[in-house]
Amino acid sequence: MGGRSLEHLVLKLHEVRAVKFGTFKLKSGITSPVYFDLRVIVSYPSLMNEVSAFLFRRAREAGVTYQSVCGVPYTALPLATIICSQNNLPMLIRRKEAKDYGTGQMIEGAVHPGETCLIVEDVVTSGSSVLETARVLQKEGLKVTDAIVLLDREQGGRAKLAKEGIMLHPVITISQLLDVLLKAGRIDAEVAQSVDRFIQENTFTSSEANSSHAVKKSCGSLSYEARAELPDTHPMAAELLKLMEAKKSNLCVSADVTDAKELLDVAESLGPLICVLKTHVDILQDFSLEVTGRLSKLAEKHRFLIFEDRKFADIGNTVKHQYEGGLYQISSWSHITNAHAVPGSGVVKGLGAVGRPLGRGCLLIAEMSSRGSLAKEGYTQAVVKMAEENCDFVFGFICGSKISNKPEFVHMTPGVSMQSEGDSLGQQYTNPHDVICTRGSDVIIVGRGILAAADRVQAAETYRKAAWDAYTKRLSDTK
Ligand code: 5BU
Repeated sequence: MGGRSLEHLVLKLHEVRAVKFGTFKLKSGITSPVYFDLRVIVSYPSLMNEVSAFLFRRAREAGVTYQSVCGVPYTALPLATIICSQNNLPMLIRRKEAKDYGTGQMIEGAVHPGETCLIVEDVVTSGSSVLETARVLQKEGLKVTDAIVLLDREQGGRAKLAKEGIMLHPVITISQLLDVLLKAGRIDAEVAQSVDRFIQENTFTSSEANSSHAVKKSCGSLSYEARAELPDTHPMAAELLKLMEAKKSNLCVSADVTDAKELLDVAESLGPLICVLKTHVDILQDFSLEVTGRLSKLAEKHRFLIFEDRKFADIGNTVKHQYEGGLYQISSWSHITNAHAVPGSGVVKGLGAVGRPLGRGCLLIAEMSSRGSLAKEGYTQAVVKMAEENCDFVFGFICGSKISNKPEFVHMTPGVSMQSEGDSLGQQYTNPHDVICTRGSDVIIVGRGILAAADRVQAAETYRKAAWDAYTKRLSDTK
């Protein structure tokens, strides 16, 4: 194909419908006037070769030095293969899932720590997928300084990667693409303008670009109060978001105590400072329904919600009984409960059959704070999908960072401490600012950070203020 022009490449991409114009509903719920699906190019061998040649040339023009090449799975994998095969370069393959949970090997190929690996990607939006692959390579001791990409959507990815020390080299930017298609009469000025506007309105801001978990401007800028008012917000989420705003608290205390009196003392003294009181009633040595009755009264008095952190994880029929009956009768007093998605959506359906008529809500566990957690990547994405499909009962997530751009969902994050980095049993801590401002979650869940303090009320106030300040900073940063 020799020296085919960029124009030729753009027109060809349009012809094979790797770029489409119209009205497209994105996974995030946002409607976009443009859609890229570079996966289709695998069916066009000459186009694959052309794209690969452009990518390789781009790295050469930029003077990048590297010893190996790694494509971001999946679309860029065959592109990296062609580049490596035609230019006699060693390739590395990043696995999307660890091979088996024992060895956790994430890279295939000969890894030589200290060497530099060039990343190849098809499309960059926020830069998150490039960064994710870079992190995996870096973990193995490789250096990542540059990434080549076929198309930069110019939505902040370049700045975000630059902040992380990775230079992005695009073959085409979205502006160039629109220009070429406009000149060739493939789109009209109106379409070009609407795409331009969409890109501008959906750009990741620079403070978000700082974060490895970019928060979409369109969602990060909405207040808790505004989210409570959205037509699709679940009544439980609405109640929570409203009381958070009213009490200026996005703090959930995890009341992990073993004595009922102590539990009620915590609820009475910290009640005014919190939005949610999280319990593990099965660790109480003296549980009775009288205790939960008194807890419910305190919840009303101080206006907080009770969240029994039961982590249901069985088939629908079993969890239904576990939620409703037994010693604890959780559904009768706990506003919120949570579930693992491992069993499939039956777990939510079973819980919902009991909880929905009572006006309860459920959080799905999408990620865990503990070291080596298997709830990540593809699993987490599947949990988001399950939540979307069961949003008549599921109103949010337990997660480490914002994982859904739907403002109706509430994100709650455990593993928060201002004093410690973790415990000896795998717990890992982050601070309130990081959780709320950088990672875009909504509520911090704090246990020992508060319970182990000499003055619990003072400690709770410190956490409340830190998390609330982080939220107001997030709002002002995304304005
Ligand atoms: P800590 O004392 O702040 O470490 O307590 C954290 C609480 O949150 C504790 O009750 C855990 O059971 C709970 N938790 C967690 O730490 N990490 C998770 O991923 C989930 C729950 Br899910």
